[in-house]
Amino acid sequence: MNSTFIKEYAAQLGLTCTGIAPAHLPEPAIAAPVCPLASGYGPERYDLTGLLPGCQAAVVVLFPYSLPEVKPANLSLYCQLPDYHLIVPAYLEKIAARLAGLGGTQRAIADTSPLTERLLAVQAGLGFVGDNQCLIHPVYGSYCFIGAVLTTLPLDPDAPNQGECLHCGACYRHCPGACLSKDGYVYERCKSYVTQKKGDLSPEECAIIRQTPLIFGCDECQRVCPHNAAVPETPIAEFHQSRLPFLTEADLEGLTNKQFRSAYGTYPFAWRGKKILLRNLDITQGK
Ligand code: B12
Ligand code: SF4
Ligand code: SF4
Repeated sequence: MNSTFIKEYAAQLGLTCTGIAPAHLPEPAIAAPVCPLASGYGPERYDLTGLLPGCQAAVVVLFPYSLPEVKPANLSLYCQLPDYHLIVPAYLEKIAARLAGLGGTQRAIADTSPLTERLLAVQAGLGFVGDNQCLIHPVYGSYCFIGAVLTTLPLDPDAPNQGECLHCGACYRHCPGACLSKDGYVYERCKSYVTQKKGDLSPEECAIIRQTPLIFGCDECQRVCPHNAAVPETPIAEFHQSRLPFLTEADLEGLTNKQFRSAYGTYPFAWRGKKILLRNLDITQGK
């Protein structure tokens, strides 16, 4: 089935980076280790029919979120913006409803599925995976979230993207955890992972956090990537609202969990709670 109608519909919603992936993704010969924050570890990462029986394709959509840097900031860019786990599904549901008009069954996914969403986007022709591990779109760079609507409609898949990053090594050199190399990526030393890890951290993990001011997430390997040098601002209106670049102890201390949820529950850092943010603030301040 020709997919032009759904790409045109997505474009009417302001989503211009849309492609179609097949229901079965190619499995790499050697699977890379998967971080414990993922929800899929084996073949379920590559098989869309596991999530939607009879699935024949996925409409994959990129949600660019680049905005000019502001200073001071101690949150990674995605954490400064309204939570994409709330914004992305609202758009995907509209796309699912449009597909439902033609029959079939649909299921929207964004981040929390066991599927390898970066590979899904590569297979939908939307970009390539850089040495920094991120999906890079030729126009919007890597500051893009990935969402998809799985469907039982037989949409024709797009050709996989054949692009490659420049392999310039800037991401390796600037990585605070020294976790990127030609041989791949070590999640245990990734600052983004360490800032989200619960419990007491080792001296080595604290040292990784101290390398940059951010207290949740990490953007270094994207900030220095030449593919992000001249990317346009996000066209998505919701990401221009309620920007929160910085958190202080005074913003967090003394809040009950309920007060924390009500103040910050619509930001992506909130899911881990305030204790972790206070712990990371202490670490960045050398306490
Ligand atoms: C667990 C997780 C993390 C972990 C581990 C990250 C990692 N690199 O593994 C942590 C918490 C550290 C993390 C950090 C970040 N994350 Co995260 N994360 C995820 C999650 C939930 C699972 C990723 C996963 O399974 N990783 C394990 C590796 C092994 O798999 P993979 O990332 O899918 O990569 C595979 C493909 O790239 C594939 N591949 C690539 N090209 C090709 C080509 C062929 C032919 C083949 C066969 C395979 C192949 O090979 C890899 C190994 O299988 C996904 C959502 C999802 N369900 O996919 C979001 C996701 C990857 N994260 C996202 C984001 C935004 C981030 C951060 C930028 C947030 C931040 N600012 O801190 C950082 C980036 C860190 C980095 N350099 O990767 C976005 C990525 C957007 C993008 N443009 O790439 C995703 C897709 C969420 C979303 N829906 O938007 N994340
Ligand atoms: S910084 Fe260089 S090596 Fe790293 S992803 Fe970007 S282009 Fe590739
Ligand atoms: S997110 Fe930060 S720590 Fe993780 S790979 Fe990129 S630069 Fe390294």
